[in-house]
Amino acid sequence: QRRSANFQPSIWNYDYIQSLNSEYKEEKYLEQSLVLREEGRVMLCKVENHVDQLDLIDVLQRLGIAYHFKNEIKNMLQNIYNMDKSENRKDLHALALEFRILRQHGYHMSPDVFTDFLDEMGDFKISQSVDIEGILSLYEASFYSWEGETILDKARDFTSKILEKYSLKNKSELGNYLSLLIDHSLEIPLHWRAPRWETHWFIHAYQTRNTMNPSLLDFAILDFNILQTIHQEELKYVSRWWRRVDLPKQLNFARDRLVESYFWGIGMSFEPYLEFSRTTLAKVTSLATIIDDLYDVYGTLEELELFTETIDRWDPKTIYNLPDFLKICFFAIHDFVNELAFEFLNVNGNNITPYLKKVWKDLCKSYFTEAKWYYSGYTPSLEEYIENAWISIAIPLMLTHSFSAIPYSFKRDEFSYFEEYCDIIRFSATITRLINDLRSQKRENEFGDVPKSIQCCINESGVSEVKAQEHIKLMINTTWKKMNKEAHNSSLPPIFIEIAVNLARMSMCMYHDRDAHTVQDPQIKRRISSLIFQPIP
Ligand code: F3P
Ligand code: MN
Ligand code: MN
Ligand code: MN
Repeated sequence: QRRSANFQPSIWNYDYIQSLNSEYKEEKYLEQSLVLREEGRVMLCKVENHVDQLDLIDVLQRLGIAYHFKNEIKNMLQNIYNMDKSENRKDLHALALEFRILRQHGYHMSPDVFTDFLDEMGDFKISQSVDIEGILSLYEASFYSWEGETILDKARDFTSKILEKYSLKNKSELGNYLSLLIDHSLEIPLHWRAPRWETHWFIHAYQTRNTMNPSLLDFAILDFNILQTIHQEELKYVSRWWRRVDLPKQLNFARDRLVESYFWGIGMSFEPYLEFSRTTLAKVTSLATIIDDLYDVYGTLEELELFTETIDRWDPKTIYNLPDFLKICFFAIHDFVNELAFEFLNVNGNNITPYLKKVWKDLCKSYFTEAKWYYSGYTPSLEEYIENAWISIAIPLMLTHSFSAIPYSFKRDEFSYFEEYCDIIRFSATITRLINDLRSQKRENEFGDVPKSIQCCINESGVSEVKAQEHIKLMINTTWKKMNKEAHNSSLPPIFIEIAVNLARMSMCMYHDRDAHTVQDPQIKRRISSLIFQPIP
């Protein structure tokens, strides 16, 4: 008996997507944005005070326009890092801001800078009423922590309690800039927020700031709208590709989530030069979403075994024993991989087909392991589960494909990036797996699926569901700390790291309170529209 999960069909209409058109394509807007950008650059060079510089960098990052000023920002941070930092030691906001921005940009920063704020017992002693801005800054900074940095753990504990109290007390003061930032940050901290998503929100919040800079705001809005036209063209292209592949029609048991998959793409990277990486991510994610449902919902154990073996052989000549719908799946994957490998070969002169094949094989094997667990009624220990599940969440697959679509010329010894999964991939995947389990397990329980982390945890330790959820949240936190450190120490090119971390951020947002990849409720529909379809007025 086949299972069914009754997934809603896609809510996005093909003709609607193809009809997208924005006036921001016009040349005059580009010219206008170049003028505003130059104004921004001049202004940036005039700011002298270090705290003001850091504040401005923070604003530029949140407005999504920092990428226009990469060199200016790099020089500024180098200067700030080189100078004697003693003058800031008493100003919590300045210190925490400096810590956060410098650590974010890879500088070596010790959390010991905060010891001046500790009492003899090693606890924070800050007069709470006076410096709520400093408290917020320390809270945001604490999310950059590494394992073992207990000062930052304490900082997060201490500040979150104060911020929660403040937020409750100031509910009436809605619209006040600082209150907006605090509520937003308590929901999801800045470090865990996906870039475009955050930018769209911040452009609105920034308008309530007393000291906001209108020309920067105009630039941010214009730049957002111009980039959006590029994103729309990419979505139109992948949606034509998806229509040609035509899997959803053939496999109507599965989720058809092309637009949501592309949405992951703009969460991962938004700059124009990463276009190919984004469209590749959208393609691979739509494919994986369907194959996941094949394994989790529709396929019989026998079919899944045949399919897993076919992917392992990777030989179109040997697919005669598959049912037609599985032949179609095989060819969709096979052709997609060949096309991507061909592009890569043209640019880099290397054949990466073996690496791409390997990630598909790994994924299908991990899916099949879960299917066997399901059919035999086996519940693994949490550790055994995770060892398989960080592959079956598809992030290693997604990242490997988007890495190979970055316009980056690989040196000879850099192909090792593809040979085995780097730690940064593993951490990004583990975070996504855990948060996905927290939000998708209700559906998965209802329609029949392998036990996910919560059940494994309950089964292993006999704890309540609430306790198991807390444990999983704690693991998410710990994995973020590992990833923070790895982002600092890794020898991967920075753009690879950024993409991997951004996917983890995207999962913190997509799965914040529900499974927004699957459910298609009005809230996520509005979110997708506001980021991809509607220009900011
Ligand atoms: C395959 C799916 C997901 C996980 C894929 C991950 C992304 C897009 C980062 C969304 F589409 O759903 P699901 O909850 O069923 O995955 P799972 O691995 O739990 O079966
Ligand atoms: Mn699934
Ligand atoms: Mn699955
Ligand atoms: Mn899931």
